[in-house]
Amino acid sequence: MKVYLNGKLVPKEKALISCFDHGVLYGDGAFEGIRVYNRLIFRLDEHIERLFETAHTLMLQIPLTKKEMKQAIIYTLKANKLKDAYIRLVVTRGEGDLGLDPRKCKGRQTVFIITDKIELYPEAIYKKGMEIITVPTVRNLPEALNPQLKSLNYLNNILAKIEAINSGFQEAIMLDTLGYVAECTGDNIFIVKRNELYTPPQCMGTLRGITRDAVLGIARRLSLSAHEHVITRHEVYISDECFLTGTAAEIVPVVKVDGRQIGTGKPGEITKLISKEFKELTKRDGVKY
Ligand code: PXG
Repeated sequence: MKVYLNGKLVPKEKALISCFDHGVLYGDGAFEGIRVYNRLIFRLDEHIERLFETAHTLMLQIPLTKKEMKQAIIYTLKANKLKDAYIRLVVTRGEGDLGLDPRKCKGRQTVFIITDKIELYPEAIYKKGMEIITVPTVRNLPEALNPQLKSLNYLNNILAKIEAINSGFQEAIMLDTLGYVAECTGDNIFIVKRNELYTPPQCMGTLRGITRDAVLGIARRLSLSAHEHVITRHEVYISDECFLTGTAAEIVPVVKVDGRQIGTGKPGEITKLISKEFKELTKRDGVKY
C-alpha cells in the first residue's frame, strides 16, 4: 500500500510524521472520510468543500488548491489500483514546538491521504439492524468546539464510543447539552414516524453529514416528507423506524434504543427503500477516475 504524504507516494511503512506535528500533539488539523464505489468518488466536491471550511475556521492554510487536492486523491487511488475504497484525507498544522501557538508551525502543513478498505460493521448488522444506547458524554457545544468542524480532535466522540463499548454496544446516541438527540459517535441519526423522516438540525451539535444530505435528497425525490427538527429520546423510542447514516457506516438500520424496541424490531420498509436508493445513487453520483 502506498500513502500520499506531502506530495509524494511512500510505502505504508515509510508514511511517518514528526512527533512535533501539532496534529499529533494537539489534534490540530482537519480530516475527511470519503468513499469510492466502482471508480466513482462519492460527493468528492462536497467533501473537499467541507475540508476547506473546517480549515478556514481553524485558520489552517491548506498547501494545495481544491483542484490539486482532488488530483492528489486520484493519484493515490490509481497508484493503489483501487476500484472500491475508503479515503482518509488529513491536513495538520505541521511541525511546531511544544507550545500550543500555531504560529510556531513555521514549516509546511502536513497533508496525507490513505486509501484503503473499511468495514465498520458485519453484514448481519445491516440485515438484522443494530441495537444502540444513549451515553452520558454529551456532544461538544457548538460554541466550544463546533461539531461542524471535522477536526482531528475526536475525543468527544471517542469517549462516547468507549461508553458504548463498555456497555456492550457498537454505536451510541449523543445528546446535546439541552438533552436533545444530536447524533451518534460517527454517524447522523434519522427516525421515521408515520412515513415522514426526521433528523436533528445541524445547529444542534450535529455534523452536516454528506450521507445525511444525500438521504434528505433521496427523500425529496421519493416525495417523502423530511424534517430537520429537534428530536427527544422519547420520540426515538416511539418512532416506527430508525437508521444511522455516515460515509463509513453507510445506512445502518436501528432496531432497539436504550432497551426499547423500535417499530417491529426489524429494519423498516422506508429504511430499506432509502438503503436501496442510496446504493443506486453511489453507482451514478460521483467523480469518475
Ligand atoms: N457525525 C459524525 C460525528 C461523524 O464523524 C458523520 C456524522 C457522518 O458524516 P458523513 O459526511 O460521513 O456522512 C461523521 C463521519 C468511524 C468514523 O470510524 C466515522 C466518521 C468519520 C471517521 C471515522 O466510525 N464519520
